[in-house]
Amino acid sequence: MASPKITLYTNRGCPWAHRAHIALKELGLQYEEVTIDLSVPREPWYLEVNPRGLVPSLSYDGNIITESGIVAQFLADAHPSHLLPASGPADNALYRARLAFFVDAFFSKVAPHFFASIRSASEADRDAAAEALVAGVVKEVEPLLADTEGKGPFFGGSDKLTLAEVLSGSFLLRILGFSKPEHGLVSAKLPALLEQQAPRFKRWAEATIAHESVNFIWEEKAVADKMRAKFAPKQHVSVQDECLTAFNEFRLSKGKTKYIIYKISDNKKDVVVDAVGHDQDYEVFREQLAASKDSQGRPAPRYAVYDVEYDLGGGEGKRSKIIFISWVPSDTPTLWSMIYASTREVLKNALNLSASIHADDKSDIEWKTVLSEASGGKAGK
Ligand SMILES: N[C@@H](CCC(=O)N[C@@H](CS)C(=O)NCC(=O)O)C(=O)O
Repeated sequence: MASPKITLYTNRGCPWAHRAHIALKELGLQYEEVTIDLSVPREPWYLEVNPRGLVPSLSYDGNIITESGIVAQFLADAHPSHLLPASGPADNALYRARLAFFVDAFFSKVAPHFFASIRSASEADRDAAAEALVAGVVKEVEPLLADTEGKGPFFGGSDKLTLAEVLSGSFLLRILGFSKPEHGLVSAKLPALLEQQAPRFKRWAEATIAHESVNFIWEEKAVADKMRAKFAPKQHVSVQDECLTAFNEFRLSKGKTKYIIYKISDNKKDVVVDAVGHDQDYEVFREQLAASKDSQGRPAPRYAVYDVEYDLGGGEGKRSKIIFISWVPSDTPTLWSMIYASTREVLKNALNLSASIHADDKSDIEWKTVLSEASGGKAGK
């Protein structure tokens, strides 16, 4: 049989389209890949290919097949392999029914908690979603993996991928991958919960995501960043009254108080006062700001206000101006950078400050830079 001419209309960030990539790769089929930009309306030519406008769509010798589950099943049927046995005799049909039920259990009882997790507004909600996900696994999926004990890790104890992994692999990559704390999409407690309560599932999921046919198009960080931008509710960080009270006292202190350092609370809900400083030496402030740490002792972002005193020279006398500094060290996790970036104007406006500096390195807040910004370029050059 001549090789079929296959075109896959896809977007590699889409978990449904990803299923088709896994099937094609595992079956060793050559195909042309056409990327569909999902950030703009579909062009008329693509709506002729797939009137629903979704990816994936498959053209197989000119026949169009849509819906990822149908695409994957079709490829497995058209190219008999370890992915799926033929539909008869009855034993094969039984195996196929069990595999279909396994996939159904995963998508109806487990995956919904993953979707709830990526829409969660707080860590507590994400933890609750992870617990519900694990409960779903324990009740519905773990028992269906009993026959992997002492055998291959894939469905039915297979040591090769099956259609079950083709259909679930892209979601497993997300469920496990996004539980890394830097993504802020799935509770970091998930791996340990699975280890304790659903070891078969964990083994199955880890073997699946480690398989090259499953992970060869996976770009975890890029997909996580997109998911967060799309699904995560906008964080509403509020400025606590104590921030404004401390700021007013600072203003009235006539230079006795030199600075305030503010931080966003660990639960990401409030801006609070982290420190108030009186030392007249600017370097003391700079060191303290740059040494800011999160609750686990890692370098962490902050905001600060500093009372900059300067002399214009030429008999013009002393002036002072309060400058706003946002400090976001360059290795800050993406989620925290985003929260600090989106809260910055809120705090700056609440304090009614115009002069500001954004710094990700100590060299951005040397005294001469601060002086120049505060004096509108008149001092510090
Ligand atoms: N049920 C479909 C779902 C496919 C789907 O939702 N694809 C998304 C990308 S992940 C899409 O094409 N969205 C385009 C849009 O909604 O405009 C399948 O399994 O193929």
